[in-house]
Amino acid sequence: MIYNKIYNARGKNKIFCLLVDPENHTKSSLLRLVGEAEQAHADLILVGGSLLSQGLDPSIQLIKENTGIPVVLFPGSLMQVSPHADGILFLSLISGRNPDLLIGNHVLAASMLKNSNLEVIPTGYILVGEGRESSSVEYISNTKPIPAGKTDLITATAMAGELLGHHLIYLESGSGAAQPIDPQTIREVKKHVSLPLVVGGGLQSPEQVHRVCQAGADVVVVGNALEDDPLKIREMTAVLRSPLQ
Ligand code: 1GP
Repeated sequence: MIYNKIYNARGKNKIFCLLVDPENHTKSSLLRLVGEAEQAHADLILVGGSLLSQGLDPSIQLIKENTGIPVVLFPGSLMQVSPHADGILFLSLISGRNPDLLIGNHVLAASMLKNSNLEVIPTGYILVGEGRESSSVEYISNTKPIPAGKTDLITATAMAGELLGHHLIYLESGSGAAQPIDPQTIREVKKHVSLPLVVGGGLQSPEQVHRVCQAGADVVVVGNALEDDPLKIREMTAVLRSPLQ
């Protein structure tokens, strides 16, 4: 079970997730990235994107044929469900007030998910913004992120997510964000929430990955930086496995 692995790793090992947006890949670039993920012993491959509408099934099949790393859907919309994956982050955008992303889409997807073999992982998804340029997820979801400086609101939202029964809390600064989530915010959320904490968005360097892990992230998600430079995954996973952790 994917969630058990994440849950049991808390306090011991960090979980590294490669995020793949099939829209940004050719077959050969995807194969190269998956090969690097395999070499670097990445723990999970998340698949999803803001605009993805086709090519999901073949991309997941290609990934599955070339690695044993579990594939988890990170759906940007209801269209992004595939029976070929191993699991799905069942995201509730709890930083926002868009009812479709809090319950509406979940009702529409429930029957399909119950009839699938996907491991469903309920996830409280918290979008944190810098108050400058909108991220894709902010625009597409039609929600406002919680301002990065409002640590108390971010923490209260994470606590509410835990009390509502989510299994993961995901602090997201948006794909390609100029700044990842502030380590101080991660520390504060970690103090008040016992669920595994996922952190993603704007992680470009192994040093940044190291900082968010030291602050308390249990799971890190990296997409953009590895599309540009797949080799970087080795350095990023190496800092997670170093004794400094
Ligand atoms: C976005 O958290 C993920 O949803 C990853 O973001 O592409 O910036 O690594 P990046």
